Amino acid sequence: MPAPIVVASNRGPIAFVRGADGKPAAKRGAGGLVTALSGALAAGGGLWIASAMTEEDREVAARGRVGADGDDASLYELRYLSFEPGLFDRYYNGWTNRVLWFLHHYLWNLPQTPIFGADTEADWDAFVAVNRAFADAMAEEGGRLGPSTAFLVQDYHLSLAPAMLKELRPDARIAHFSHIPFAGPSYMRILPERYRTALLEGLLGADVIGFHAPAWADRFLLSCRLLDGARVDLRRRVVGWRGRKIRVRVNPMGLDVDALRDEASRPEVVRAAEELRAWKGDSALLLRVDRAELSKNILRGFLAFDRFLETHPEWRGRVVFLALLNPSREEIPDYGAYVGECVRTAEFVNDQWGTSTWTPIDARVRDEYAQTLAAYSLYDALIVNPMLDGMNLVAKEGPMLNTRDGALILSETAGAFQELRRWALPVDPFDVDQTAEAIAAALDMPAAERAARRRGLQAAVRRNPPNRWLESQLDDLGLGD
Ligand code: ADQ
Repeated sequence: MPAPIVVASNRGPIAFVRGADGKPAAKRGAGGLVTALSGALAAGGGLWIASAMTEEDREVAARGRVGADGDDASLYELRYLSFEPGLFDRYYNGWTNRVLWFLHHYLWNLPQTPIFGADTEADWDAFVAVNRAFADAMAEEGGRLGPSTAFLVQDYHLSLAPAMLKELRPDARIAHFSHIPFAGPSYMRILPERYRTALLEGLLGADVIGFHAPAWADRFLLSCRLLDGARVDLRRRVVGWRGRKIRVRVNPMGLDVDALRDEASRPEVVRAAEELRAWKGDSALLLRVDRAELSKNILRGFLAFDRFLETHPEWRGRVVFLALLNPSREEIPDYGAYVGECVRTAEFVNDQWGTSTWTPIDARVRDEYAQTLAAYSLYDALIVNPMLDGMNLVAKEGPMLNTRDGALILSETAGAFQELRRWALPVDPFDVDQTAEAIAAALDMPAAERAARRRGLQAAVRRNPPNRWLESQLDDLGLGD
């Protein structure tokens, strides 16, 4: 019998919205974590604990455990935890998205931010309270499911929950997985010591700590050296802590290719592809797909395209750059300001090079998943140039749906780089001239090379299905089949 699994993550696999009949109706959640874990959990069976993010989620939460499709007859159950909105805002927008996200992606502008004081302290208290509620719920569910339960705690939102759960259930087998990068010790030192220590100790409550890429695992290990009493073995990736040995693992997230292809065959995606084909005409298509997010390096992507048009006049009028930017974290002012700057930069490039019949960049800041899937099938080159990214699923999804042997331009600092590097055109995300040359190389690439690289990319993605990601974690916990 496989061990029962309890997954805990801030965002659940399904968000509930108001249906036509006035009742909460299930809607697929956005984001890479949901895309990959849904397939894995449906295959393994178990229970998923998440925060109620909407009013409808809270209604569902009040009913206790529900089926993953919103009724009671699905493959696994969901349990949503409801928090008072003010507390949730401090935990989510305050501590996790303003402090931890900025920390692990190196996003602070140090002369001005961060500023730690009463406000961040209140955010921290909320972060502690939410993590405790997750740990309590996990302990309770574990008691119901039995001693062989595997606890898979997801991401930086729940950095404290592993140690809290370990305290409640010392025998619990706990894996924590970070879907984002991890800051190295000099950046970690920006955090006041009490927070830094609590975060590292919180994670070290797990038995296995996973990351998408070797660099993030190594930075975590180096940061553990800031903890008094921690014994860090960098080579074997083990931390000795309070009599326990915690293993640090690199376990890149796979894609559920069949689910993605099913999604991409829906009629609205087919319609969107027809529209995009008509819109682009004979032009080559350079594509980017991102959450409208500071770490994605959208601005330098546009500046690189500007440089490319300057240095490669033969491409003027023959290529369009489509940027599909899914709005994100609009409550945080830095995001609005950044997206505004990106859009202004695109307009500047268009003023500089555009003509009455050709607009070089089309930056669409809206939530258009069908259009995104359609655009994947049509690009000649996909640019994925984040400053830092835990994995970046777009870099894997594009090659699986593309039908034109499109080339992939990929940052050396994306988590996906390790798996895809051989078949991608690598870029230093900060080097705009080099990125401009990569755009030229992608668009000018001979057909045979494009086809060979496309085959290589698809094979690399297929080599790592999502089940493997789950199985490796269970194996690491000593719970594999
Ligand atoms: P993200 O920063 O969101 O994820 P990414 O990994 O590229 O980055 O995933 C984005 C996902 O959203 C893709 O699956 C994409 O297809 C999907 N998407 C795009 N537009 C959408 C829309 N309008 N509606 C719904 N979905 C849309 C974080 C980390 C990454 C890590 C993932 C998974 O920052 O580094 O790869 O989690 O671990």
